[in-house]
Amino acid sequence: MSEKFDVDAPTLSRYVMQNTKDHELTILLNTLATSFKLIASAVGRAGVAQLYGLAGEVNSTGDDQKKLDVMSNDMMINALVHSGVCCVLVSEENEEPIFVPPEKQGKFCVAFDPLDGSSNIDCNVSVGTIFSVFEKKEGTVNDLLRSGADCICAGYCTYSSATELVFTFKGGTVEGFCLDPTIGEFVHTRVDMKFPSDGGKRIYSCNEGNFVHWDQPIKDAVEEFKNSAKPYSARYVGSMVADIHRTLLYGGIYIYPADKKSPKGKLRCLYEGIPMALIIEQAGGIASTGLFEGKIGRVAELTPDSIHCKCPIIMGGPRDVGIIYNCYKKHGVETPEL
Ligand code: FDP
Repeated sequence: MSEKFDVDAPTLSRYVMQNTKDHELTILLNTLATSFKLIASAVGRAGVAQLYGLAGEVNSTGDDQKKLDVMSNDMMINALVHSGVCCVLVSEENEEPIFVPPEKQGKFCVAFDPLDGSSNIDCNVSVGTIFSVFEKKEGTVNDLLRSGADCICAGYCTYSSATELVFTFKGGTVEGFCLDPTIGEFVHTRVDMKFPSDGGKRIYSCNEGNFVHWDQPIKDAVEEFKNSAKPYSARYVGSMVADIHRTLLYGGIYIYPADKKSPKGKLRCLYEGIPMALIIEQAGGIASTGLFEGKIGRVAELTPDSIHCKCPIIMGGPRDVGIIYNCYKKHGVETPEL
């Protein structure tokens, strides 16, 4: 019987309670976990519940909103507002920040993309939620317009063959939890996740349709991935959560660089770049901006100048980020130590 039933389930709540003495942080993570269960349920029932398709609106970033985008956003906002531990919320789906009513306010500010990769929803390809958490200072949006170094917790949840939550506390390890549908709980399944130390599988992941817009060093590096003695495989889901989750587990490199068409890249700094950078770095990988506004820096050190601003992203291990840096060097660009 004990082989089939876990009599000592290492749940998310237990992990958080054991690893932080902060009760409000425990409430916050439980609240986020509840929203992820709701979103997973909606994503899983999208076909039968007729949730595919557009909601008829355009979101803060100019994308058409899908019905599931709107639902997921409502699920997260309702849960976080009523948690009693949040103060300011920023969502990809809302142009303006959301201020929690004073009687329900707590000490956290949370930025999130409720359903990232939503152009993949209608064909059942993996989608996910990404979040970053900051502590309240003045209770305004400035509390979120801070360096990624001030982010106290970051994570993502992927809705795929399994629903999996990966998160890290500032300066901590990266931990993975799978939703066990039989008990409705996230269970600790990946302890101290590490980016493969040898760089892992030889995979490059990017939207190569943007090739013509890229700077020469990025073009050269991608050509090098393809033409090396042992050519890399191309893998690009087009859902950031899925592409980063694979990169973290298998290795390789994921890039969405700045280019002539998008000088700041495409991905959003506050709820895509910074949280993913924290996870990749704290798992032992590198999260670089590539050449951005005249220099190459860490995504985790960026300070967003507005809640929906963008940043370029190059994430991988030293083996592959090094290939990109060498291409920059050949063009006279100073590169950081790896
Ligand atoms: P989507 O537009 O489908 O929501 O930033 C959002 C995002 O997806 C990421 O999840 C994804 O990695 C990226 O955009 C895909 O961009 P391209 O379609 O330009 O490749």
